[in-house]
Amino acid sequence: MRTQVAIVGSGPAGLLLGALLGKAGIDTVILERKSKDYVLSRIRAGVLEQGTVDMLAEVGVDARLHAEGLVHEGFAVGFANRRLRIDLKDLTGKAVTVYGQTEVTRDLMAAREAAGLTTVYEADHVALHGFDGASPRVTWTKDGRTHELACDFIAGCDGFHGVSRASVPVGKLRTFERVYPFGWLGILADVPPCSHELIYAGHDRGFALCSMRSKTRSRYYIQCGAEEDVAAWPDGRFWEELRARLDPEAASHVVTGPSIEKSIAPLRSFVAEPLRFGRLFLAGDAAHIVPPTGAKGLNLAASDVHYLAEAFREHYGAGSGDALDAYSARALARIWKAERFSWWMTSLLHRFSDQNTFDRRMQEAEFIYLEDSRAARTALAENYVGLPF
Ligand code: RFL
Ligand code: PHB
Repeated sequence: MRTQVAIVGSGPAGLLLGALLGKAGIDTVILERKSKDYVLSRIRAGVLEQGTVDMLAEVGVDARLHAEGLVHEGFAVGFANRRLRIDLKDLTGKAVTVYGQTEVTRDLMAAREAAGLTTVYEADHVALHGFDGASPRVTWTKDGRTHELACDFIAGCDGFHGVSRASVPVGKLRTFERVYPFGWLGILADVPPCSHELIYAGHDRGFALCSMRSKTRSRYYIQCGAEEDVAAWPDGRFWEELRARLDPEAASHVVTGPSIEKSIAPLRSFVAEPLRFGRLFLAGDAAHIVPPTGAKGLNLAASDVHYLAEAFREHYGAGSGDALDAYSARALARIWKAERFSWWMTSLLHRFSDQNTFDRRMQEAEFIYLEDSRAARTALAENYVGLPF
């Protein structure tokens, strides 16, 4: 088998890259370790920047998003029992769209299938070969047989635990990391959201986030210990703790019901540099991780892919390798800004086990500054809606 760009991973990064390249007439094959149903069962991101929405429109995958997505012109930040609305529209002229990652993935998979493009699911033992030379190859096993794909380039879009970054020779990669001493316990429930906009709450008991997937489906998160077990969190305990961390008005509007999904996610900041090794390019979570507090992970995968698709178009169209050479530096410039914002939002709103009373007052002072200063709110808003790319 042969293709122009072999894509490892069918998450949002791999699928969006495949769609953009397909539109430009560049052939791709996607290799995915899991089954299609497994990929579609992962509940992750919920907030799309306008730039991500525009990219989905560019590849013609925005009909359901525009019909079902919720456009949010603001969100709230809570601290102790106070709540401050960040008016995104007024501060930046922009908004965000609440539309689940699962739905983005489903729409991109359907478009790929309709275009007759190849995705190999349940590809085991994916291995990358020869990307430091002129003829890279990817091999995998499926149904007891070994398969091989020859290609011009490999795009490593296989997430944080994927094989692509791990294939780079030791010593060629620099990594930067912070692991936070807590996780997020998230639940999905078919109950109306407690507020029509998201609420990020920094309470003495720990962080809480009120989000949603639709007007009838809520997504809530609470900060929990990094080592905690979901089994220790029956629904009743979750709802009680959530209410305790919200201001009284928000708490009074929480409608409870049985959870349909419940999981704990660790929080981490991570960046690998550079993002290119010969003919291998890393994009999305394979290259970087942000804690979910700023809603940046999926959006950052989209901006990486925007730069990478542009570079492949220039290579195949104009025969110039300049944009491929510039990819790593261009993508990293935006990645570090999103890392800073996600780290800042996380630091502002969570309880840290080693925090003293001074540290807590610093968080409060930061919140009061946001209340008092339009400039501070604008800085928050312009990062939340997404920096330009
Ligand atoms: P993905 O989605 O992890 O996809 C990678 C794919 O590669 C496959 N794979 C392999 N395939 C072949 N061979 C191998 N050896 C492979 N190893 C892995 C995997 O099965 C998978 O299908 O990475 P991608 O495409 O870079 O997309 C990144 C996003 O998924 C991620 O950044 C976001 O989900 C982060 N995130 C959020 N981002 C936002 O922009 N807004 C949000 O509101 C938001 N909320 C969140 C989040 C992530 C969360 N968790 C669980 C980490 C909330 C949570 C709780
Ligand atoms: C979500 O709805 O899953 C969500 C929303 C905002 C975040 C993180 C997750 O910052």
